[in-house]
Amino acid sequence: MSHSWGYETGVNGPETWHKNFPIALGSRQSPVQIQSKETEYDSSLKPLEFHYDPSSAKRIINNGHSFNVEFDDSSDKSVLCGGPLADKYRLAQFHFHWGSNDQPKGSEHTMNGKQFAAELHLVHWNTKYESIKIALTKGDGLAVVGVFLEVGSNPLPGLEKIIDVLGKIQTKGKETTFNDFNPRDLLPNSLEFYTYPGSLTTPPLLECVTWIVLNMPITVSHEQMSKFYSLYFTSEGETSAKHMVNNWCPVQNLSGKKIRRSFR
Ligand code: E5Z
Ligand code: ZN
Repeated sequence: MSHSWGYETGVNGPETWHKNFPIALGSRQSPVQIQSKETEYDSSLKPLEFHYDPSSAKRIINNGHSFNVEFDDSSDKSVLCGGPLADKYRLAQFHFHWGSNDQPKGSEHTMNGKQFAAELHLVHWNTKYESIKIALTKGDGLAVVGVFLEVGSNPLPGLEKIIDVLGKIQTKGKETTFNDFNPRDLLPNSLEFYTYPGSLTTPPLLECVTWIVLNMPITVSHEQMSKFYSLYFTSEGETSAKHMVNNWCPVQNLSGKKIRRSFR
C-alpha cells in the first residue's frame, strides 16, 4: 500500500483516493465539466468583490502536492465577497494545478470540453466560522476562485514574481518568505464567473466549497510553465526524485447539480 495520496496512476492517484477518503464517491465532488450551454444565467448573482491587501502575503511553501502562497488570515485584511456569497470570506492561500511537458494540459475544471494548461485556486474561508479548520467541515465554509491559465506569448506580469521564487522551493518541505503581493494581479480583466457547490479537489475532499470559476483565462508563457514542471513532489535527498507534474484531479460527475453563470 502507498503511504499517502498523490497523483501517480495505479499507485496513489485520484482513482485510489476513495479508499482513505470515501467522500470521493459523494455527489458534491469537484472538479466538474462546465458546459456553458447547460449552465443557467442568474441575474441575482452580484459582482465579485476582491479586497486584497498586499501586506497580508506571508510565505510560499512546497507541500509535496503543489506550492501554496499563504496569507495572514488572522484579520479581515484580504477578503472576498459578492458573487454568489452571502458572507465575507478571508484569503488563506492560493496554489495551482498543472500538467507536464509531455501532456501540457493540467486544469481541473474543463470548459466546453477544453482542458487548460493550468488552474489557479484562490482559497478563502467564511469569517462566520472561527478558523479555516472549522470552515472545512461546513457546507458554506470555503469559497475557491478558479482561474484558467492558457499558454500564450503575452504572459500576465503578476505571475513573474511567483515564478522568480520557485527556485527557492524546489523540493517538498522548502519554504521562503513571500511578502508584498496582491493576488488581484493574477486575475483576468473580466470577472464573469460560473458557480456551483462542490468540494476540495484534493484529500480530504470535503464538500465545503462554493466554487467560483472565472470565464476568462489568464495567459502564461511556455517558459513559465516549464518552471512549474521543474519543481519536485519529493524532498531533497529522496532516492527517487519525482517532478511535480500532472497534479490535477479529473472531472467528477455533476450528479444533476446546476451550474449558474453571472453573465448572459
Ligand atoms: N484544490 S482546492 O482548492 O480544492 C483545495 C483547497 C484547500 C485545501 C485542499 C484543496 C485544504 N485546505 C486546508 C488547509 C489550508 O486542505 O488551506 N491551509 C492553509 C494554510 C493557511 C493561512 C491557513 N494559511 N491560514
Ligand atoms: Zn486546488
